[in-house]
Amino acid sequence: MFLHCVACDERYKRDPMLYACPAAGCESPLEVLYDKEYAKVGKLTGEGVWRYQPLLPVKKSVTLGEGGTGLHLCERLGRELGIPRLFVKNEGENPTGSFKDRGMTVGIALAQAVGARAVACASTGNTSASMAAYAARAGMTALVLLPAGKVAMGKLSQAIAHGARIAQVEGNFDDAMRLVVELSAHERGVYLLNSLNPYRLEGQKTLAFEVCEALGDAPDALVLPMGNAGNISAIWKGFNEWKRLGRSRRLPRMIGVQAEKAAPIVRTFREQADACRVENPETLATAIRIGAPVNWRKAIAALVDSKGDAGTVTDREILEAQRHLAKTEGIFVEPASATPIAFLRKRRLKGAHTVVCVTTGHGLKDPDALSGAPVEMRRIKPSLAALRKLLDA
Ligand code: AN7
Repeated sequence: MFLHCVACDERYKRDPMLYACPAAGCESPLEVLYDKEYAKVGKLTGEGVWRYQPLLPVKKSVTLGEGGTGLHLCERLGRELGIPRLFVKNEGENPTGSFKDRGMTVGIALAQAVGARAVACASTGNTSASMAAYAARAGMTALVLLPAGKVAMGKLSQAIAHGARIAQVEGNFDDAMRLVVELSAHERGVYLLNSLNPYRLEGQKTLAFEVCEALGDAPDALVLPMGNAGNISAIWKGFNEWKRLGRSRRLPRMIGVQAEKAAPIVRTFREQADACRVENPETLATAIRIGAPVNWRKAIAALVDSKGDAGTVTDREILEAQRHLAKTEGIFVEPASATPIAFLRKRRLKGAHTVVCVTTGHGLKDPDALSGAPVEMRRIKPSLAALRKLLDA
């Protein structure tokens, strides 16, 4: 096992404390690669993330039962969108309600292995909720840096409940990220669990394995939201490893979606630009309110190499898609997670028969997002007549 820099192609020995490339002026995120022993993966047993133990960089230590989420065939929505087999891989079914748990169970094992006294992350909410839960279970201190006033209530409640030390940073996510990277560079006992951490991302690649096992092969396309772009990078890596192992025949097109006013990766992809940054990103999908995504090079590679695509959706389209998915298929997701559905509602995918949308977080994470929704919630006298009126309305 070794570390590889996706920007300058340099290789480094396995080192759990090395997150970014140490080459002068590079500082790009690294990825975990495996030597030949990786090819001898035997029979896989159990369920969830740790079913794939032979393909992960550590042994299981702290688990809450992450992974193994439902892959739901959505026939009604699929018919509407002209997709014969549309699936929703619902990551809201993870223990803390988001896909972050897949990575955190692996990341916390590394933190324990290096004897860290605390774990830390900057977060738009879900990473902090997940890290706080796994740190609690591991008996470690959790330090979370949140953009002040911009984290959904459900996520904040989780960090509070699990006893994290919470810093509300005056600034946006990108400012918080810069600060936590600085902290982890100066405090060796503090282990960084953002998606800059290549080991954490190894856990997130297991989503690709689960999808391939469930469908018998990779889908034609996989659509998901992009924020810091750790997830698209990890899942694309997973599809490639699965194919290299001879367990699938093909690779999917990777399709990344961002909110219109927080879309640095879409812009870089379209304009083939050499930088990736948006000042003052804005969206009500606060999970992906990110202007300087650390994993942008990996994301662009996934989009280009998979012959995929990237696009934006407006906040209004996000909210409509969120409610539509909940009403037509019974799957309630947070705004960021509705971006793939919003994208498919306005852009047809040519020749895509089997499509998987990854819904990254549960709808209860951000109950305020529904505050503007038109609702049938009448106050009535406790009488049958009044009730019948509502039923027949
Ligand atoms: C629901 O928690 O960045 O592209 O700090 O919470 O891997 O960053 C969350 C991101 C999509 C984007 N959907 O994933 C954080 C954080 C939801 C999310 C994303 C996030 P990446």
